[in-house]
Amino acid sequence: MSSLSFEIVANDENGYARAGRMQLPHGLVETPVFMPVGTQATVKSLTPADLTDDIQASIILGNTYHLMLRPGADLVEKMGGLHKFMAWNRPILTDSGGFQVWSLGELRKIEAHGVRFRSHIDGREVFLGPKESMDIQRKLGSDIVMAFDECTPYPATFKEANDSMQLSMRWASECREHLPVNDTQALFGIVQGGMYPELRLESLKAISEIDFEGIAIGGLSVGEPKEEMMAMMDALAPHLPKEKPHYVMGVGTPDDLIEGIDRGIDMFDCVMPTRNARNGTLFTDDGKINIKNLKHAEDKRPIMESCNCYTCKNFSRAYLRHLYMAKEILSSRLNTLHNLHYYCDLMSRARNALVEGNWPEFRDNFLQRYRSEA
Ligand code: PRF
Ligand code: ZN
Repeated sequence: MSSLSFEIVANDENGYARAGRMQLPHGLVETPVFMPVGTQATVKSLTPADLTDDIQASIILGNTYHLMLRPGADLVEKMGGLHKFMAWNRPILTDSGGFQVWSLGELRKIEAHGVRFRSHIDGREVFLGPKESMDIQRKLGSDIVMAFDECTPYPATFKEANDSMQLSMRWASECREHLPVNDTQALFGIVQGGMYPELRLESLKAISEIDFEGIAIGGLSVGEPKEEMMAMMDALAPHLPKEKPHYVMGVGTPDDLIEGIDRGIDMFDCVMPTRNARNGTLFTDDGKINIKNLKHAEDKRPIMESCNCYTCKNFSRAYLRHLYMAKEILSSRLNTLHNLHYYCDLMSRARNALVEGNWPEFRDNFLQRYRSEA
């Protein structure tokens, strides 16, 4: 048995969009899929039952960086692994720490075999490289392990982007050496290359030549204009190996997800639905709404009429606004339930459109409505 098997069940005949089935040790993931972010072994404010029963999430994301610092990978392993520790029995993908360490800015120093940095929790010095990241993710026991990479900052000169990409490619092959193909964990390589199409293609070639179970695109959604992000996905789309799952990391808004699917992407993750929920921003087919706004004060309608989430089935915009204004903890929870339900349901609507053969209509209608002022 291999740790991951991926089967394509439908294709957009005139493009790159597809629907698939990805079998992992902890269960089946139907793609396209959105993975809720559970950085610290919890999707903030929700229980696993919320995620399975209401949101119907099939896979979530966890973070090497946060968990290695607290509570520590050895502790999670002692408790039976991340699934058991957090009582989540469906698939988990863990990010490698490359991106989180990069986000530390001044606190880090890049060396040949990894990154030396100071913990944001207690200031102690820690070293994380390809080998360390693989060891930690093995202890966590995730279904999908991400290669340890460097997320190239934006903007970057050609030389900076090239040096950074070459470093990530060396680290990618070291990751595969430290985590050989096995039947319990799949390993995804990450394409870098900044905003230079030729570097992106060189990186994709290097990643494709290593025996990874999936291909990720990193270094996007790092402050570049949307057109540049789309241009990078356009450059890569024709060359992504069709038989493997494609994951774009840390993206994005609902319209970014639809645009990503159109460019052959199968998997997404982003803190946007969860973080925005806690700030009172809610997603609908007609765009975002800000629940703080006075115009919702006496509004009896749910966030979105056609949404089947627990929040929309039971509560008015007026009540959700009240909870937000009163800083009640239920506000975070109800808003998060809706936003994640919205993101996951959008992926299942996209999948149905692909299976039924009407992807172009679905995509165009969605984008037109989402982007026009309600
Ligand atoms: N690398 C890794 N994780 C990531 C990114 C990356 O480039 C991004 C960029 N959007 C988000 N998460 N390892
Ligand atoms: Zn809802």
